[in-house]
Parts: sequence; C-alpha cells; structure tokens
Amino acid sequence: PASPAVMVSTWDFGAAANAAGVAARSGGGSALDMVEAGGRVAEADESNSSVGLGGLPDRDGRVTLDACVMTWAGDIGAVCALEDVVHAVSVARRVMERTPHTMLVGEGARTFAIDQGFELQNLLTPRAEAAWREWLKTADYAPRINSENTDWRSMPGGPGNHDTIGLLAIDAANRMAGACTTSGMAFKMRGRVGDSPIIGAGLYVDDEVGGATATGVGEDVVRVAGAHSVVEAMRAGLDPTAACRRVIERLARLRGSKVAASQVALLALDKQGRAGGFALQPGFTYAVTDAAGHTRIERAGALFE
Ligand code: SD4
Repeated sequence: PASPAVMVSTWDFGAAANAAGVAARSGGGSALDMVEAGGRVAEADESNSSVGLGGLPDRDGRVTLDACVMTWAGDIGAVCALEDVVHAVSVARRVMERTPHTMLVGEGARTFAIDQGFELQNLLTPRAEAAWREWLKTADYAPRINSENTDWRSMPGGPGNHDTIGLLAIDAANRMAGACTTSGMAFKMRGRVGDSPIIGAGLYVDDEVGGATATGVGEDVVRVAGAHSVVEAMRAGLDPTAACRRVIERLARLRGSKVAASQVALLALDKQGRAGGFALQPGFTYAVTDAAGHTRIERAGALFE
C-alpha cells in the first residue's frame, strides 16, 4: 500500500505545487503554509493558463482571479474577480487573517491587496492576449471538457493540460488545510465567479474527516456544493474515491443530459492520508505526495468513461 499522502493537488502540474508544500512542511510550516506555498507555484507559472499569471482573460480581455483558503479550525478567506495581483491565494489568506470578513470581491479585493503591500502587475501575458484575440474572432463561449482534449492546445497560449489548482495538505501536527486558486473559465463574462473561491463548492476542509476540492465547470460544481458534499460522504464512511464518485453521480442524476458535455472533477484527501478523485469525463489527473516528498500522478475514474 502507498504511504499516506500529506498533500494532494489537482492535475499533473500539482506535482510542483506539492513539492513546494512539502518543503514548507519540512521547514515547520503549517498545513495552511503548505497549500499557500503550493498555490503560489501555480500562480507564478506563466505556462499555466488557468491560474494566476498567464491565465486566460475574461471576454473583455481582463485576467480576474478567484481563490480561497480554509483551515483545520474553520478559518476561511476568499477573493473573487481580483485583478492585477498574482498571488490571489495569499490575498485570500490575508482576508482571513486581517479582516473581520471572509470574502472580498473585485475592486474592494484589489484595494485591500494594495493596502496589504501586494504589488500590482499586468497578469495578461502576450500568449494569453493572443489566445483571447483569436477567440474574439468567433467569441463563442463554450466551456471545454479537459483542456487537454481540446483544440485550445494548439492555440497560442492555449491551456495545454493545465487547469485550476485545488490543494489539500496535512501538516506535522496532523492538521488539514486547503486552498483553491484560478483565473476561472477562459473568456467568461466580466464579473462571473465560479466555484473555486466558494467555500463548500470549490473547497472544503473538516479536520475530523478530511478535505475536498474541485475543478471543471464551476457552475456545475456549485449546484451540488461539490467539495462539501464530498466531505460529508466521507464522514458517512465512504473512502475518498467513492465519496467523489457519489457526488459526481448525484450531479448526473440532477442534471441528466445537461452535464453530458460538462466536466467536473473532484479530489479528496482524508485524515488517514488516503487520496482519491472522480470526474464526469475521463482525463482528470492529480498529484499525491507523501511526507518524504515522493509524488505519484493518479488518473481519476470518470462517469462517462
Ligand atoms: C471555474 N472551476 O472558474 C473553475 C475553472 C476551472 O479549470 O476549474 N478551470 O469554474
């Protein structure tokens, strides 16, 4: 049997995030430090076109970031539609730590970030801008199933197999935290917010049970309170894979043919260090890392396999 996981992240690029997280753990960092460190790796990675710098913009050409964090103690923080600040996950953490609130949006989130000393930068890279200009020719908004299965791959700045990052970690004191950070669906309407910054949808952590996170079409994740539903299924006794599967099946029953072309992928880590995932469509991968820093990439099962 695999050694217990101390960190999981969505998609294969989660391996680099987990490496940063486990390094933070070895340095005495908390589970919150682990997921923040991991999220920052993805946010700084220009080649990831769904997170932070290099993220694909909304249909008006603006990169807007959504992120949240949640700790073992039920502390939460989130930002929605944050512009010009690359480390949305760190701003979400500051919302949690330095405000009486749990969520800041848009201009208010940006002003708060500036007040907190975050630097402003243009997040729209030339590659992402080129992809947006190409998209403008048709301006057809059609959320794709995994980006790896799409023609975006060949577009300038196309997402390759990159996507939103959700992260769950357990620290040396056996406490769990999670984070989720994204630039959201490419070419979304201005002001659109997905599941990723919404506690209970894109992320949920319960220190008695475990945590879960989501990627894919946020509109469909929110409908079933994806991450929270997975955690409750684990509380009821299901292992992480079965818990994710139960919620995907619930979504399919609820929406029928309306989710036939959608992708929702769920990832869970329980307090025993067992990891599991399940998705509507094949192609979802995730990175699982143990305390020694060994990482394996798992490919999740799918309802429409
Ligand atoms: C959203 N769930 O904004 C995010 C998008 C995503 O890969 O996961 N993209 O709906």
